[in-house]
Amino acid sequence: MIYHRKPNWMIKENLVTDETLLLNRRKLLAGMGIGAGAAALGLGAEAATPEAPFTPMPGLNSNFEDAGRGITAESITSKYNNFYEFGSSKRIAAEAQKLSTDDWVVEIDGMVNKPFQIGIEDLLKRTGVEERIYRHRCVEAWSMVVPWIGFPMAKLIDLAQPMSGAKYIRFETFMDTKVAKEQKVRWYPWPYVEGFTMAEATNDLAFMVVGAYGKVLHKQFGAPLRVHMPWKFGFKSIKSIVKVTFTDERPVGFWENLIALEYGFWANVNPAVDHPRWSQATEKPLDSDGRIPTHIFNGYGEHVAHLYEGMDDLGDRLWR
Ligand SMILES: Nc1nc2c(c(=O)[nH]1)N[C@H]1C(S)=C(S)[C@@H](COP(=O)(O)O)O[C@H]1N2
Ligand SMILES: [Mo]
Repeated sequence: MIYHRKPNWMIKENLVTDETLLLNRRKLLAGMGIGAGAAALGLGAEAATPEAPFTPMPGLNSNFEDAGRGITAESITSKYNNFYEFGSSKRIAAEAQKLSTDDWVVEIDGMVNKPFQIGIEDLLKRTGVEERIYRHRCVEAWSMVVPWIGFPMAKLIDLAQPMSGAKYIRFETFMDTKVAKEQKVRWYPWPYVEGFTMAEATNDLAFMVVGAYGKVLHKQFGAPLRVHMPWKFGFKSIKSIVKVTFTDERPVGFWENLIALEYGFWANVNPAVDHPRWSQATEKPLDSDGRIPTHIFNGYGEHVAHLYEGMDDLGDRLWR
């Protein structure tokens, strides 16, 4: 099933740990107990239960079944997270369990024909789900490969019916200081916000995520609904979304709002444009002791490079 194409960003064999080599899709499925005896949970109310397996397993999108290196073990990625609402360290997984994802409702508003609210269960009935294996590159120069489950952002946009004048999609994370203690820290511009142009949002790569590793999303991954834009630095992939707004004004993201010189709107992965405080030329996979080269658009240029053609001073604009 695994398609053995070796793209140019393929990492050197010796940097891949045994664990990631072994962690192929077949193992994953076996480990999750998919098949005989698994209860037919479907995508109904149970989807809100953390770690419930998707049964039947959503189909793997064959365009995104090979990330060029092994899937990063769930035991690593589920314990090393950026979710500042729950603290500024990487070890927020326990704290994030305070988030209740029951009866989660997403509000769709702004420049749409008719604003509405929709529960996750209803949303998934309308969009369906599929699996995609994507590389993720954090601006802090670590990276991972995760088998996400979700649906194209374009399907959310179809559902929302934005007006023709809408130029951007803006996402907002929940705000609840009783649940997320770091949201009491006033110097952060809460709630977390991110946004994309409509052309970016309707690109086939743009993905709304509701699961990972065959299961409903762990809370620390941004349950019950988050974004993954694999060609952009990780901070663009906003978690635990409660609001989607269509607008003609460019949204100012949480990090751009805080430090505009370091974290810009485009934030496309670009090894040639360093962060003001560190190099972006290489990255450290979470499951490796070594470093591998970082690639333009995180290796997804064939899908997205055209979106940025004609921008003057490409490298600079990719950053700011
Ligand atoms: N709401 C919210 N979304 C967020 C963040 C955050 O702190 N809050 N961190 C971002 C960053 S910097 C990264 S690298 C990814 C991390 O995703 P992961 O913890 O699932 O690996 O989430 C992004 N989305
Ligand atoms: Mo990040």
